[in-house]
Amino acid sequence: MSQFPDGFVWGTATSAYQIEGAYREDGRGLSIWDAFCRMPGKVLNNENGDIACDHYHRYAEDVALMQTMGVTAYRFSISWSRLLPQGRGQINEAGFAFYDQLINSLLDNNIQPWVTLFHWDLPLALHLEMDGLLNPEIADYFAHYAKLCFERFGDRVKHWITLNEAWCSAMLGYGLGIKAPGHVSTVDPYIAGHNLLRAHGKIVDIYRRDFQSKQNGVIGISNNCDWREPKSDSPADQAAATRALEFFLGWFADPVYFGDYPESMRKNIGDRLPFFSDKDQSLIKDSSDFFGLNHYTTMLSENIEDEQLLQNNIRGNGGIAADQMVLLSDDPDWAKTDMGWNIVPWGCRKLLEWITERYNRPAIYITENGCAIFDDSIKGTINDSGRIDFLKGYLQEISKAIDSGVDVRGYFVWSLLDNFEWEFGYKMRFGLHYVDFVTGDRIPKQSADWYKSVIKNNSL
Ligand code: PNW
Repeated sequence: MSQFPDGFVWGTATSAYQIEGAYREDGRGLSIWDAFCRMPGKVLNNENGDIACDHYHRYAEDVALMQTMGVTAYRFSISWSRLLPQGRGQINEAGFAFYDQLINSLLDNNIQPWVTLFHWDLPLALHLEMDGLLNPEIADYFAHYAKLCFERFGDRVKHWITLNEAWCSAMLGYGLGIKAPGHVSTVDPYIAGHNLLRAHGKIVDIYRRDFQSKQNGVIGISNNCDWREPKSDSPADQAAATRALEFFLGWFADPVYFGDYPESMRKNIGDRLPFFSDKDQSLIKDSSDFFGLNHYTTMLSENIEDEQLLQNNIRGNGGIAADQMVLLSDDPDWAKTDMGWNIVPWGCRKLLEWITERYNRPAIYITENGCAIFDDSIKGTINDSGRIDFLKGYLQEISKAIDSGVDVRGYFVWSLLDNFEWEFGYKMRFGLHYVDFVTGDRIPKQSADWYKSVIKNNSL
């Protein structure tokens, strides 16, 4: 049996573009995802988030689903262009009203809101008018938007996450081009990532100076990282695995904990990797009250010096292999989710131990973990035993990590609902609840019931 510490936070997570819908209602402005989905061939079946789970209209029902499960926290994101349709300037009161209602309804049900300010959906106007994340000024617009959120919601929101998975915005959005805005480059991901970190630093500075002591909340960043297991015990492969982790997690966590990028990145990326000004550095260093981690899978890492081989190894979650000089592969014995992601629960424990050691034992919240697993039936009980096994396996390893001294304080299942899974459209279903995308009906899967008992017992 795995017992979790008292006060452990149990939650579920979603993001605005993936569930809200109502994409042009009540004054919402467009985001880069609205535009990306309209480029033929970018998203499976050319689907989009126009309606998604229609959470904008059905939020009360969704809060009730969470109340039934007994979650104590709900992580969602705010759509920047719902509050500021052009990303800056004119504000949209209807957008504030929506989040006010959502937050109040959560609190009425004893669910703590954990609010992500940016989950990839940059206002389209900022992209078109000023080059989006590539323009250093974007950090000031981020800060302005964040300040509005603190002013309007901070009396009730006590947990803030500045950025969700900056790695994905930077690498998948500006490097590999598989997410919005669909830009392909070996230079720009490092600029976009740099500006995201600068934005994060500014946002946290504003919160700490003007709001934190009055509002008594915490603020941090959530980064995603898979585990990288050395393919062999050769020193070269071990170094390759460490390097791969540095290019993935270290890229965004090292500046926050140490004030600069990992040395391996400086060495391999050279002058494509920007430098922090002293001012930015002082804002970014020590800018997270907790370590937010999104974790999904594990791969084997092998040291490779042949650039040619690496060019062909561009995998969705590997980044630019030729910068890392790492070849990723799977152990054929590993089972896979529908996403093709390896199911390796012990990889999660090893990653937690690695973070604990490298970043000096931070308080960790797993702000996303979950899987897309094919669900057999639509009507009645949805038998998703594969998802239960996945979550059980990962939670067991998290519990082991806690026993060995890792300070994990909470866990959020991705996701509350089946939703718009970005470039995979509606095909990949990550939810604890099945969503019928024709009628909008939600049906709890067995995993929702299972999660309820885990929360109730605070143990597996
Ligand atoms: C995360 N990778 O995306 C996001 O935060 C969610 O919005 C998303 O629905 C969920 O995980 C499932 O995909 C990721 O390539 C996308 O390593 C790509 C990667 C990791 C996470």
